[in-house]
Amino acid sequence: MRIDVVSIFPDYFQSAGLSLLGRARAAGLIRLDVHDLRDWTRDRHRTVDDTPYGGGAGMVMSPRPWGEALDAVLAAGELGLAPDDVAGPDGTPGVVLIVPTPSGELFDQPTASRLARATRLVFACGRYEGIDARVARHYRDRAGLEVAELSIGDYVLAGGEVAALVMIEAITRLIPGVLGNAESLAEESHTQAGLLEGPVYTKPPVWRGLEVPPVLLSGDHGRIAAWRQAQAESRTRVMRPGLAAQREN
Ligand code: JFB
Repeated sequence: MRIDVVSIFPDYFQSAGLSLLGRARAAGLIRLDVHDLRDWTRDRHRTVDDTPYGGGAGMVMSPRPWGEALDAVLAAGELGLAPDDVAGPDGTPGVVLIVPTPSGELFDQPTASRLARATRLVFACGRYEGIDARVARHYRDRAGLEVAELSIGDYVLAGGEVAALVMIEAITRLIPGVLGNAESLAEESHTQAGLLEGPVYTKPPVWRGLEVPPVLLSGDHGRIAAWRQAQAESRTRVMRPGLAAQREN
């Protein structure tokens, strides 16, 4: 998978050289290129924002540098804009322009799982009060791309960079080969749909007077599986009553 990020703070993505994502990049499973939006400005001050039409507080990101940046980044595919820019017949996404925004659709595990099958993702990370709305509109309606305006949750960040990092991590760990054997995808939070994981333990068997639940030391795999299922269900009821109710319907 190829991932491009456009941002006025490319340094946020230094962390993508670490750990899981760093290894996946080194192994050639993922290509991640980060671009500075200001490279597509023309004025001496490298301006990317302007005052909002209609008034109000704060500044809005100008469409012009965004259009030039995204045109250039999208054209830089080995194949330009075709033919992998369109969705496959099975609903497999081709190129997806992702715009993190607090007013987007919720980015959840099913979203991550669908986007993990895309050939290419381009993230447009805004700042200030966000990006002029015509940018998303242009790439959706006139350039014919799939444009996903997504929010990582109901809280307010200062820009799209951290949200993009969250999405990139959630998406790329689902790409076959990205997780090592030690970090398997099976049986974990939200993959067993709508069930949280129960508690986990490792050695020593007693730590500061606290014991590991004896069933986990019993070697009885049937009892262990049943205990874990019960723990997951009670934890889901306590921590996420809404999730638990959804599961029962
Ligand atoms: C994403 C952003 C801003 C408008 C803009 C660009 N869950 C989330 N919370 N906040 C963001 C997000 C996601 N995804 C987010 C992109 C931008 C916030 N801002 C700041 C704050 C309030 N209203 C600019």
